[in-house]
Amino acid sequence: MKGLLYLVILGLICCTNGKISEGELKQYLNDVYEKEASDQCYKTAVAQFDFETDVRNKKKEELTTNLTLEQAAWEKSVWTKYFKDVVPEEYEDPTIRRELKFLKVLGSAALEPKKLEKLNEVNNRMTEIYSTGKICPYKNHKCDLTKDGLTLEPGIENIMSASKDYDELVYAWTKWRDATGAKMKDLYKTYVELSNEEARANNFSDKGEYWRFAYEDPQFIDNVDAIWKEVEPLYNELHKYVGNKLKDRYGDKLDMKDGLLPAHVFGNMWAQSWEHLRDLVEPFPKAGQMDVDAQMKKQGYTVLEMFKKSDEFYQSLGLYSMEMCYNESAGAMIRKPTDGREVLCHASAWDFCDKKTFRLKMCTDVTFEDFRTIHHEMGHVQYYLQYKHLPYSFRHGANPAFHEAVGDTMALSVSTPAHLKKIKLLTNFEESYESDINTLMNMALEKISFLPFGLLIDKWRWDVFSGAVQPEKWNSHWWHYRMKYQKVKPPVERSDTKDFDPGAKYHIPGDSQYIAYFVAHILQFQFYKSLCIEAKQYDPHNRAVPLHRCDFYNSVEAGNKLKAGLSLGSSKHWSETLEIMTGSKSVTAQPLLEYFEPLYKFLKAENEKLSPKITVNMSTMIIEKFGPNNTRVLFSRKTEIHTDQKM
Ligand code: X8Z
Ligand code: ZN
Repeated sequence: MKGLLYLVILGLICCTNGKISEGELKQYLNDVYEKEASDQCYKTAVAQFDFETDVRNKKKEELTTNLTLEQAAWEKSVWTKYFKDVVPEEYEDPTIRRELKFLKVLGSAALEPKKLEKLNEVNNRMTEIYSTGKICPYKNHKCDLTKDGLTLEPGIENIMSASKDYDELVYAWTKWRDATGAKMKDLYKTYVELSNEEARANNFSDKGEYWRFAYEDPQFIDNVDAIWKEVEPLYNELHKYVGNKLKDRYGDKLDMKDGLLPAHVFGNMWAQSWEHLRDLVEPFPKAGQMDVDAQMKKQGYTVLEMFKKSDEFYQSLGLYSMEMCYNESAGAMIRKPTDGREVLCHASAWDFCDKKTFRLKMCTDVTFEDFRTIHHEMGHVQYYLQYKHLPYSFRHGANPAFHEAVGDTMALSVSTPAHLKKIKLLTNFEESYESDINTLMNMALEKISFLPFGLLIDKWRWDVFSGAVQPEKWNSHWWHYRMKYQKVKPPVERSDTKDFDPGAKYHIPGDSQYIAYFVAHILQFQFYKSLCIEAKQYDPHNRAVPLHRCDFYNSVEAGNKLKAGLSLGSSKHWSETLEIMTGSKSVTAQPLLEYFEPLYKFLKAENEKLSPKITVNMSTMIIEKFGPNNTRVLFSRKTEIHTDQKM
């Protein structure tokens, strides 16, 4: 009733002088918009969660679509009436100005309903292909997929991480791409067209520019490029060190003469994390084993215990309990269902916009890798809780990278040998130079290996959305970036007509921007260093105890520092929030480089011993061309390439 009264008053005001007064706008936002937006968001989120945990269920899909369209219609009507013509600069209160900056961007509701429905349908089809993709086992490659087909999680991922059979890995790598990406190429074309139309209806030049808007940085592309340049030397040393070990494992099967490594031998479907190569590349095998997986199995860890342990870590910093988000009776999905439902396993954290419903969705295995993913997901939920008091339009991360960095920061502390000892997941581990290098290598296999992948996915999509590359060249352009940044190549020939390899990675069909993870992999070391200093676990002026040994467990001071930033949501420009959290106004790779410094020195020295003459400049070395029949021709432009015996 009260809401209706405001609508009437505002309606009159709009029609008389064309501008809503500041007081009235505040009142509308507080008393009407807040509740309506939250209610709309809640209904859609519940339906979307139900659908993603039962992706073959047509009724659930239909309900999700209907509610999405209903929400869009509501958004459009409110936007047209209140936000479309407002000029944020005309208002005095900086908070209102900032709220309006966000509210002026209508989003997907800017598409006409038929087109929005179509975009929704295309997204659902791509999600269905990805989440139900199956392949036959290597030894039974003509199997009946419905009976014996392997799904990505856990089946295919286990092959990729555990198999040392080069040909089996080629098989799993190729079949996964046949089962997913190749089937969505045409859908992706429609997706790009409609997504761009949506972006243009919101006054952006294309969807890439629309996504980058969230970073509030006109120099964003240049800045991420500059960060990459800072960390690339470390990546190159790691790549070279790991490449030589892989050569030991695969011998003649592995061709690395061109400086590129085949993409399927890194223990991961996308070569984005190399942690499963740990045993192969461990620098000092005698200096203490970090076999946390084995400890978890030995102690009979359960999935639920993993979530509780993570929750306990956050609470030790004086942060909120997150019990509700992994409570299965409250709707959370923390393991893969066994009742016949097919689900989208890719881990995610959900905010249902009602300030009290938060859920995780994850097909958890009892492994250290999943233990860290739990910390990552809990980081999202902690953020949701910390900013839940804010107005609806500020209930976001300072920028998307902040959201991705929170849980990873916790995992950096949890992954230290010191912490793993405290929680009894590590025994017989003595700290020494050698064990430090082993630990840093484990971290680099997860964090440094990821950097070029984190960067290239959206580099590719920005080019696709802007039209810099046409659909006929999408796949070869993908491989151009894979070669340029990750320095990996496909193990078998790829074609621009048949293949669509980007679609074999969740975030492409999932319409989920990715550069956030690249920035987060830099930012999390800034957060970590700051929290370590706050917890008095690291002294940057007297680096007697190195940064990577810091565990800020139990530090309420560290928790308070984190809270001070997270509780601002997106109400301030991220540089202000970052300054509060770290003392720096800009994203910098310095803490990451400080953390990995001992490993960098070690890698350089080892690599020099291996091949003192290598002077390849990888980033300018490879030019890739697709010939008239889509045959891949690789040739090197630099002549100054010296190889050691192994290449
Ligand atoms: O997608 C994720 C999270 C959910 S936000 C599990 N990550 C990226 C990926 O899996 O590719 C975390 C690291 C990168
Ligand atoms: Zn995440």
